[in-house]
Amino acid sequence: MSRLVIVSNRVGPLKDTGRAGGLAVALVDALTKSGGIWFGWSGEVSEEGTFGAFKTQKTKSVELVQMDMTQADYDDFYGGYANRTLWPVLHYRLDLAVFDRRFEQGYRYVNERFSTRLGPLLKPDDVIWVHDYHFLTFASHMRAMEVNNPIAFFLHIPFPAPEVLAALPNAESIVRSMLAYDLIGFQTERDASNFRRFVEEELGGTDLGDGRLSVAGGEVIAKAYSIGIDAENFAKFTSTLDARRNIDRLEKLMGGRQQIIGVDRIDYTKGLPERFRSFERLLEDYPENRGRVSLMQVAPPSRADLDAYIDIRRELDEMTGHVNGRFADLDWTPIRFLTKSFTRRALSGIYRASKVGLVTPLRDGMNLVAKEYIAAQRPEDPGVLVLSRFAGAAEAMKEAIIVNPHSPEEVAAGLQRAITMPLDERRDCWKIMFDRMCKEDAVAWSRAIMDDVVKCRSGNTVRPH
Ligand code: GDG
Repeated sequence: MSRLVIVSNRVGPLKDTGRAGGLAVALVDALTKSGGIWFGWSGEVSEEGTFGAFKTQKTKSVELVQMDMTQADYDDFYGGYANRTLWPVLHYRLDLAVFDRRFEQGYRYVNERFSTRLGPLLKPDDVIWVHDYHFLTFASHMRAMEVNNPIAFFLHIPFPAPEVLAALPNAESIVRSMLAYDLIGFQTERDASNFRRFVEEELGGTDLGDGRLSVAGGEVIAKAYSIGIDAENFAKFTSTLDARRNIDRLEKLMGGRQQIIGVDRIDYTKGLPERFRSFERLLEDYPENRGRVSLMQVAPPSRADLDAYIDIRRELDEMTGHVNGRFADLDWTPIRFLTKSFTRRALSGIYRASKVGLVTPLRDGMNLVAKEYIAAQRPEDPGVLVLSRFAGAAEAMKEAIIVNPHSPEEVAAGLQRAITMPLDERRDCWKIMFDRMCKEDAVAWSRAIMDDVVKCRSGNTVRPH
């Protein structure tokens, strides 16, 4: 069996500390089965940066290998091109994107430095799996070093329509670099077809069907492999002590009232101000909910040093004050806004105690919170998911109430439908989604990608030059 080498910006943790995301758990599972390396940034900035010694951590079969970046790498690659250029563009937010030549140079440089450091650690039959928008050009540097191993890539965030991506300076060159991968995985059919269309329209490629693209004399696979969660285990979290404590506390606090739950990193893609406005509209348009339904928003801060995030935080604080000032009563607070994080077990209890899961990003690759909310429900009395049509999750979770997050009226009507949905309808919708999630879980996702990348290299697929 080949070793697996995973490359991603942040790595680990190897042990489930309670805070590890579901994705980390799935990748550790894949690594443990085949043995291998998880390679990436240490999260630290130092003078030596990528020229410094590796920081390693080892279990019996898996090794974490991390290295630092310099301040310049951090500013241009991470804070710059990855988070101020690619993140907004790929989420269709050209209005927020910063285009700076230095950022792009820094990005290519860090991709090259990471591949140069990884090269000597590789064995001839390793399978390499690179993750996310930080490393679009990684494989092209590996190929330049004559690394011939199979290399798969998975993009966790959306891939926009070619009309949007074309605004990115040098988009053709970035996408051409991506063709050095053997397989490029996307969250949804729409993302995959946007990519194929870009390659056809801008790079003269041909769509061969079945996710295969022929371009520049070679072939590459560009397909959707929508990411799943470890649904059965997440469901089990709800009977842990941490979860039961939260369920009891919340149920006591609510005393028969209902709670809508939102859980998101603070990020402009998550549509949080729009969500608060929609909740306010629910209280305006359906006044019977005043005093009876509240919104709890859990929002652990992320990338707190970027101005755009500080502004959203301030806006949300103000909106919370405004809605609470307008509607609160002696024994009822309409919005509770918690900027702290919980362990995954504790979170599963919060989901379970909430009658509605409100997931309304303006754009999202997948959105795992939608899946976790469903996994955490009581089978005999499940809550209802209200889900944005712009989350990748909407492609497979058609039994949720699908809404347009830009329309407060539509989200409020969706919430009202969720709050009043009869038990048998709730049960039916929940069961279809839960069963599907158990089948299409995180392990099935990683297996499908690994099988396809190995298959395409043992078949007659040739890489483009
Ligand atoms: C990217 C894409 C795609 C949140 N609060 C706490 C906590 N969380 C966990 C959730 C969930 C995860 O964070 C967030 O997952 P998302 O899917 O919403 O989003 P991104 O971080 O934006 O990730 C996204 C994903 O990659 C996977 O491919 O779905 O579209 O943007 O798991 O539970 N976890 C803990 N405490 C918290 O307070 N422990």
